[in-house]
Amino acid sequence: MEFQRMTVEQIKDSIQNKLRTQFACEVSDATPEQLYQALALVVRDEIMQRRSYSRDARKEQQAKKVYYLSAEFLVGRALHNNMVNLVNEKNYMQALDELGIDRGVVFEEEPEPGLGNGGLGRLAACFLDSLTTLKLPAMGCTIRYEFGLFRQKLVDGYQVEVPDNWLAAGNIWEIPHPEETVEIHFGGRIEAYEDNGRTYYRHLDYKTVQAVPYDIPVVGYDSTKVNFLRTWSARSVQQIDMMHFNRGQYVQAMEERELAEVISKILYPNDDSYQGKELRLKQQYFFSSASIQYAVKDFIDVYGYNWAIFPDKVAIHINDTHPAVAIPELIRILLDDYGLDWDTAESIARRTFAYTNHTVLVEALEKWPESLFQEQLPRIYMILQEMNTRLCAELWDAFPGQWERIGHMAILAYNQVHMANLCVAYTHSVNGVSAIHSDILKKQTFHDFYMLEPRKFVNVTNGITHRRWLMQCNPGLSSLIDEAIGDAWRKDMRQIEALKPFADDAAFRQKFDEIKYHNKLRLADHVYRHQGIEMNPESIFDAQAKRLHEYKRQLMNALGIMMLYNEIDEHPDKEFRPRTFIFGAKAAPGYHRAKLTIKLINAVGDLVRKHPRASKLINVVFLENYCVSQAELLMPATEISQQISTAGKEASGTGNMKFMMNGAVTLGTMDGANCEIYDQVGPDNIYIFGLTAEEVDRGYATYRAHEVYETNPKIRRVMEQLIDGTLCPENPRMFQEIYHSLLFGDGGGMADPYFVLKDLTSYVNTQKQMMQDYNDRDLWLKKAVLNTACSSLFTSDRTIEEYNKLIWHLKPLKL
Ligand code: 26Q
Repeated sequence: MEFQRMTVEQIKDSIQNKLRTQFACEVSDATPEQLYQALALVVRDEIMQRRSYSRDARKEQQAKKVYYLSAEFLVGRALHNNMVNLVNEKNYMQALDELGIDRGVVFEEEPEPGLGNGGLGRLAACFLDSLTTLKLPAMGCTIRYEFGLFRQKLVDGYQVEVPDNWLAAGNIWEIPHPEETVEIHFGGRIEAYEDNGRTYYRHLDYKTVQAVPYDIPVVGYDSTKVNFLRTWSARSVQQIDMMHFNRGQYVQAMEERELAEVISKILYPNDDSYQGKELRLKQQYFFSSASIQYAVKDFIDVYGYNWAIFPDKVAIHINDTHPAVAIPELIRILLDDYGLDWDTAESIARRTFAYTNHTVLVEALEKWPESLFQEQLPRIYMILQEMNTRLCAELWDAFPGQWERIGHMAILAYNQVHMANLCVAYTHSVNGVSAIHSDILKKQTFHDFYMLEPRKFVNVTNGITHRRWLMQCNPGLSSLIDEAIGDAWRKDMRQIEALKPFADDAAFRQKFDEIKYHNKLRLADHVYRHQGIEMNPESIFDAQAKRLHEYKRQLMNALGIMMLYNEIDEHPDKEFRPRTFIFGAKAAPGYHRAKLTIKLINAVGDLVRKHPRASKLINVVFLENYCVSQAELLMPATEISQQISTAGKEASGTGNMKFMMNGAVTLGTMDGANCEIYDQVGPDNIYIFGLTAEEVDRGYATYRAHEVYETNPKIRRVMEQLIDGTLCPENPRMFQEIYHSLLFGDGGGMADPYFVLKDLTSYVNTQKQMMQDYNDRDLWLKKAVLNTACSSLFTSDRTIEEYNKLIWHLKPLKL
């Protein structure tokens, strides 16, 4: 069915109408906030109109549906993105222009939902975009955190966390469905009873929390398909009639209410590190149980109690182990609520669930104390015991007598619940997120499982939606691509390959360069307005933007800048090209080393600013509060993309893809998806340095950081500068612990466990090569163009097609 796009006139009328009916005002006297609300309402109407075309299609076509369970969905702002996906951006922009509304101002009014930490949450958001564009029936399921990831302020170079009250002014995009509220039960005890010769269990004396769903529509590009992101909000069952009680009970009742509602209060700010907090476990069960209850009900609505076909009609995806309790939860519902026997319930679960792993860092693998499960989720704990007993029996057959190995693979061992083992053992598919990462999963992390079921393990390299990360954030480059090769790439990213020959076209390169320059100005303007910092658009924009982590090695970047500074200082007559080093990074509030690294980066920036010559050649800019909206400005403006993790540690990375798609050249290690970027662009269009993952593995036994320090005077010098007052005259000991960790190690661990000093020389030398190559404008621009032209593999449309082919087996809806 063809659908109508709103015309410019219709859009203008609708905006004016909304202003009159919602806010009793006209364009001329509306506040930016009112303009935003009115415009968002108009776009929302157009979406819901679209939605009405495809509403019942899934039921009618009895199509299989995937539930993508993720503790995080970092969706970013919706307004502009929805205009793009409605393929009506031009009309909207024209309508705004004709009404004299400044679109930049209106877009900035939208609060960004910070419902994620970083890569994992953003990946989930890109997947919803692609699922919907490909017309696949899907629902994202998560928590409606009242406070998203903290907002970062920089005070005297230190990170300060501020609460992110993103819902304060309401959320236009969400549609509450109180009629679909479900109950979640915590604590209490389990009682067995017999019926017809079978033992059943009932849950008694539990505490109830209600889960209320709020749905956010996701628009597919140029399609009538609309999927939803379902966010669950915790509500107490305590009702207001507690008011009638005497004062003491009233206060107590309100306190209990708070206790229940705290479940969806805040997103935990840890990223790639695990902390066994009771509330975090309750969050996980809360949204997993609510989502599974909904999926089961949704199945029954369409197919009745035909359990045999459940796995043919329902796919449930577990994004990392955070929603792993969904597996025993489905088994629980099938056993206790619908009376299925164990073997049937277990077999349904195994064929329904699939799991993606996002990390190989040991400290990030989730393990919970058994006692916490026993106390908070007693029935789930019983089911885990049964699952574990059966798993261990199978493992005993495969590895007779090998207790240690079996303990390593068990769900329950050493008084802990091993969430990753639960996922690997009880799903039909386990995937890594880049080729090297999936390889490490097979060879190391899950090697023993891999020996038993090699076909279960697959790779699906991550991707990003080119709609947000190229079309929306880089309109200049997008138009240039249209001019060169037509606009078919917008629907089918494979077509962007046709851009490759244009790398040899001088006129094209020139325009490409002008657009980059314009995007640099746009970023510089934003940074100046928000942070009062000036950025020279003639300098090279070099960026490292990602969560702050030792394995990502922002520290190495900072030490590299200090070495450059020293060189400038020592060679007053040598020529250098001005360079702006841009950092964007939040540190987990409890991660002291990461926070100190932020201070170090800012201290290096201050040092450079005080030097008469270096201050003209180096600028260190720390972007405050790096988030999706800032990334949308940063990616198009960047020329050098730093992806410098210790090889073997970064599962994939997705920022690397966003930068390259926008024509930045990567400076990176052979890690995560950098390897695939290398394959796509070829050795001439990427700068690789440092140890390989195998060399890192061998290095654990042989590497002596102190030897590097002793034999390399330049490195020795920056190391001394960390502790001699160069960086922070008022407190020379400020960075002593970093110095100590690099040379001697922390608490008995090896020195420099992330091989910063080991890789520093090849890192700095590779940068020198880049600076030389940058001077040859034609050579450099050719590389930049080829990076965009070779980025087709990294659209999440390709990623989702692979998930579907290998794992979900959904059919696109016929609309
Ligand atoms: C776990 C327990 C308690 C509290 C928080 C957490 C938690 C939260 C978020 C643990 C991990 C995360 C996020 C991890 C993450 O973003 N990983 C990244 O996933 C990307 C998408 O696959 C990859 O590209 C990155 O390489 C990987 O680091």
